[in-house]
This record gives sequence, C-alpha cells and structure tokens, in this order.
Amino acid sequence: MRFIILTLFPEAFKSYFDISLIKRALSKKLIKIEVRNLRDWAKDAHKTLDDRPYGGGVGMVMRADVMDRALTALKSKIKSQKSKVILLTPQGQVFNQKLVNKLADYKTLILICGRYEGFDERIRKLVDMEISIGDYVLTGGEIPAMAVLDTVARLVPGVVGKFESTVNESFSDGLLEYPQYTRPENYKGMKVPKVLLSGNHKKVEVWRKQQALKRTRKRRPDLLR
Ligand code: 4H3
Repeated sequence: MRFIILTLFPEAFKSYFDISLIKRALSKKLIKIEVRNLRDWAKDAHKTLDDRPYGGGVGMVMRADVMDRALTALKSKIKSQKSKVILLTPQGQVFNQKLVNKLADYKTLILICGRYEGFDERIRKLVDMEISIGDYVLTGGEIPAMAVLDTVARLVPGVVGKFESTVNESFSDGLLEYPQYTRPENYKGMKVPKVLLSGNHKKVEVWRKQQALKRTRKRRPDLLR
C-alpha cells in the first residue's frame, strides 16, 4: 500500500516513520510513503501557498490553484489503481475503526495536510473525502495524517505481527478490549482475577467477553447503539 502525504512541513514526519512497526513495514516494502512539500507547486518567486480571505477577516487561507497543480501532478503518476484523495479537516467525517477498515482496501491514499486558518472552499472540490480525527482544532493536518496512515498501515498484511495482533483489540469486534494482566500476580494487594489463573480457556473466553461488554456499556455506551 502506498501513502502520499502533501504538507508544508515534511520534516514533521521523519521521526515517527523511523520507529517500530512503520519502520519495519517500510523496510519490508509492505508500505511505501512519499512525503511531498506543497511548496514545490507554488509558482511565484515567494512560493506563496496562502492568501488573504475575500470579504476580510483574520488569518490566511490556503490557495486552491497550488493544491490543484499538486494533485494533478500526483494523480497523473497513479495508474488507474484504487486511490483516494483525503483532506484532513475538523469539518470532515469523524474518523473511526470502521472507516480505517474501508480505507485499508485502497492501493494509494493521498493525505493533504493544511496549515493557516483554513482552505479555499474550492479545494474541497478537488478531493474525494474529508476526514476529522476528532472535534478539536490542531495547528496543522500533519497529526491527523499520521493517525490515518498509522491505523490503515497496521491492517496491511504482515505489518502487525503475531505478537502485536489486530484480532483481540479494542474495536476489532466493535467493543472496548477486556482487562489484561501480567506478572506479578499480586501487586500491592491488587490481585489478578482468579479465572485468568484457572487454565480453563473456555471460562477465560467467557469472562473476557463479559468484561468487554461491561466496560463498553460503562465507558462507551454509544458504541453499542
Ligand atoms: C484536522 C486539521 C484538526 C483536524 C486541523 C482534525 C489547520 C486544518 C487549519 C488544520 C486547517 C485549521 N485540525 N480534527 N487543522 O482532524 O488548515 O482548520
């Protein structure tokens, strides 16, 4: 799977892609990441990407013409594969694991990271979808782009190994994960539930399912609706 990130700050991504599972996925060529600087498509001598909003008001707005040139150039290199152009914005569809699963079916994702106060409205016409990672505003779309890349990449076969496993985790069955314990058996009087020490796999499985349901009901009843 291929990810193309369009940003004004390519250096923001380096350290995150150079660790752990993403680093391994890159070296095993399971995923490919191209981080491109939007400024490469700015035309004038000052390489401007933003301008003042028509009608007045505070802040600068990202120009649609620069974005159009960037997307046209990038899309021309993608040969009829299953691809999607995604704009990261607080106005987008709220991101969740269900959407991650859908995005994992694509061959190429182009992730657009904004800066400044917002986008020229015509940029929205150039993209396939808008995603928000939650109801809050960041200084740029880089963190949302990393969240989308990370969550989708870990569903690419081979990226997450047996030890990390995506099977029994929060949201894999629409529920929060059951409580987990490791040694020591008794820590400052807080004991590991007896059932987990019983060796009875059937009982453990039933307990975990009950706990997952109970926890989801208490913490995230919205997930059960
Ligand atoms: C996405 C982008 C929050 C999210 C973002 C989110 C800065 C977009 C600027 C950048 C615009 C403000 N903040 N919730 N911020 O996914 O370029 O709208």
